[in-house]
Amino acid sequence: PPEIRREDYAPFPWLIPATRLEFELGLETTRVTATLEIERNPDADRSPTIRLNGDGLSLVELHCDEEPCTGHMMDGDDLIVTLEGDNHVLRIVTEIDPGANSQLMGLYASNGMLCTQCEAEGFRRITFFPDRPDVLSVYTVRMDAPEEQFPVLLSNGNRTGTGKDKGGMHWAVWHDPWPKPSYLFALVAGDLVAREDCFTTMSGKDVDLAIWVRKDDLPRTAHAMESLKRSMTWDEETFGREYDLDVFNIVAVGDFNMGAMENKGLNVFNTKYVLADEETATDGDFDAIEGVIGHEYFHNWSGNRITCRDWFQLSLKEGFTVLRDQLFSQDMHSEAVKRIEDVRVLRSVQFPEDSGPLAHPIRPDSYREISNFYTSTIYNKGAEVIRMMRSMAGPERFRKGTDLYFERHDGEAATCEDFVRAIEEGAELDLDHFRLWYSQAGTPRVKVALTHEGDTASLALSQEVPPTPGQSEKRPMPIPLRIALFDRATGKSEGEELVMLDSAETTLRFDGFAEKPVLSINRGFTAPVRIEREIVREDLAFLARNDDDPFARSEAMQDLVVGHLLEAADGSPAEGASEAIAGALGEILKDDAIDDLMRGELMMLPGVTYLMDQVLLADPGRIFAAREALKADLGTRLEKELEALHERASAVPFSHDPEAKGARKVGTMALTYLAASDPQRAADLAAAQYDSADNMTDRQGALMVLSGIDSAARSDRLLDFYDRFEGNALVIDKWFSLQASSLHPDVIEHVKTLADHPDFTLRNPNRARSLYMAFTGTPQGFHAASGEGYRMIADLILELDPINAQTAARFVPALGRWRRIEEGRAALMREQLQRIADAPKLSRDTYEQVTRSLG
Ligand code: DPP
Ligand code: ZN
Repeated sequence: PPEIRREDYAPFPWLIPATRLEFELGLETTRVTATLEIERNPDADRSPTIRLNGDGLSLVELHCDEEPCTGHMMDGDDLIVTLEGDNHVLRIVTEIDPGANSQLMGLYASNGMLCTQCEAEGFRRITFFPDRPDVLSVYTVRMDAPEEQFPVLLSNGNRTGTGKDKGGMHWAVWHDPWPKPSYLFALVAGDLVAREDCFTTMSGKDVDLAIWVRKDDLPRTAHAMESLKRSMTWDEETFGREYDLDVFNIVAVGDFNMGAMENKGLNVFNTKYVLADEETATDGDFDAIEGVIGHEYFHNWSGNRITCRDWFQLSLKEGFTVLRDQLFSQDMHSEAVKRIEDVRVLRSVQFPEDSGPLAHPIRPDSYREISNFYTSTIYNKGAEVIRMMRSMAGPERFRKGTDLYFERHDGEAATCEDFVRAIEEGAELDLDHFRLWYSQAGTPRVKVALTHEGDTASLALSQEVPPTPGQSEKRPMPIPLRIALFDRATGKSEGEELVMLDSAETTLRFDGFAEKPVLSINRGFTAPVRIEREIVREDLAFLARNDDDPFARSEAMQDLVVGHLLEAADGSPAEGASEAIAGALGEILKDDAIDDLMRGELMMLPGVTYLMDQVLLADPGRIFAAREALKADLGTRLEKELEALHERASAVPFSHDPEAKGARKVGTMALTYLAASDPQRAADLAAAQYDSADNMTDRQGALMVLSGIDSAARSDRLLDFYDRFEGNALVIDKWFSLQASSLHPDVIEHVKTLADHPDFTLRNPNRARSLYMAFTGTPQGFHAASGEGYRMIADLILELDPINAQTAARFVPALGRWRRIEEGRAALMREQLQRIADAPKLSRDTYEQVTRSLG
């Protein structure tokens, strides 16, 4: 497959002011008639032809200006039509089989309904079209379908007509007045019911809201609807963005490759991010739904009104929209807790990506398959880069920048450079040098040393951006760091300031310190960098106790633990380290000044993936053992306190209040420690928590703990859980995933058995991920020294690739980490990658990921 390069961008030679699509819908055969009004693009080179992308389509009819067209040819999957004049009307008929579409791209069937997914290049599986984001067109869509089978017919924009025909057929016409690229097209046909509501926008316009689901799911849509209304209000208040159509529809679909999709006026969601009630969804699920509803809604401006010129600019809409959804969730809940969670995701997913074979800048220079670039780098690092601009400008000036961006580029297909320029002008920032964050990959390492002489503290900062594939030389980047200096005696600081490290090294002086202060740095995680600080354990313990920035406090606690675990995994734990950690954790358990949601964060040990990423060559077995040993040690030392915490938490009645949510979080967290120190006692407590649970958070938490402990209670409660929720796909996903991600030594055997379970299928991405993605996180399973875990994932990739290439390719990065893992396992991982690479007929998706991973 060819490599596509950013520098080769050229505007499309034709404009398509209007597109009319007519669908004769059927599960096995759908006939699509596309009528395109085309005219020459005055801003592009003149071309004797028009290239219409296709993917596996067969052409049934082609008319040009009402005449059958003869001047056309196929180039691979694309259709090329020769055209002489400047204005034409093309009419193209294709026939597709949605029932056979297991890739879930284009038009496909899910549970008897029909739906679409077009981003990034799925539209070309429906009809021939210039399937690129810079070709904007006004769409009118007519759907004809048997009414009994497909009573609901939806598309983008507003419904402008509907009617019945003979033979039980009916039809609907939808018109979207906003010009859009093909990737934002959507259609849904099915037997659905809606939760309806209404929203009045800031200028007084009424918008009809509807969330469409299967009948049985209707009671589980209230939270999604509330989340939607909150998103609409928040975007008006925070970014001045108002909704722009008379209706906003959301449809929940059980078979979906991604989380959700922002199609104009018709968002299509994975059921996972819509359906929730307290019996079937955890607190984490509720929060995720709110975040994803917000994210897709916010795309209406950052993505739809202003879209991307080409797919290299993907972070223009995704990075910005992730930042917007993060700020939204921060405002709805605890800012500090949300920040800690977001940074945890960044570090456990994006940092390893950025230090591995798939590292790429947030604005990549080339790709073979764009689906592979919906990465944590584009999304999460992209959000961090824009967050840095916001930190440097402050929220008010940043808002002036985004106002200018929305005003200047409304209706356009824009670039990251357009965004940076708008922020630069609107927020009055100099971002000249800052643009390096768009072009350089790799996580900068910042070395920090604080020295003290007389009454001056000197802070020496230096940076290094590591080489990444295709980028051996790096330039220093501007790095904004929020810092504070604490007085040892009072435990207080004089306040914080934002310092810039914008060269390879710099030294900053702070006067007025008779004694050496304690440094708190990168507070709030102002910059997505690795901080390497020379700091003694006592000072970390001091910050874990005293830092008034809750984020920095949790960082100190994490650093304390990480330092110890890496030494322990190395076989040389420092004297007194676990006492110090137990001391700090003990203080956290009893500190009345923090709420339970924050306490839960502070109690959480760094994950194995994150720990593995902290060393050059990781031994997952030893890291896992060290982590379990620390848990057991802390569980023993703090047994009384942890049991008391669990008891206190268990007594709090269910509600969605932060207090009750926090209690659920710390209750289960306490059990995870006891599970390591006294498994039988923990199993009893977990079984009791399971039996008395009146909500999924407590029930799942208890089962999570139980599934790692060999006991009668384990098999008992797993059976009960299955029986209780049989038939509810999302909850049965949890059942698979709890077992596949467990700490149980026999996890490999469990996964093999589960793969043969009648409810298991590779055709549903949620189900496939619930078993195998969960498994890739197990150090004792996926990373088993025998290599069996690696082989299982390679087998999975090979089996899934022909069914659903996009989902299959997502499993490759787990094997791609081999360079950062000890020799023995590294060889086994490589062997499996090679076995995949050697397989005949790999998809473009998997081929690209595997070859890049082999390096
Ligand atoms: N579903 C993806 C997202 O919203 C693609 N745009 O981020
Ligand atoms: Zn998005």
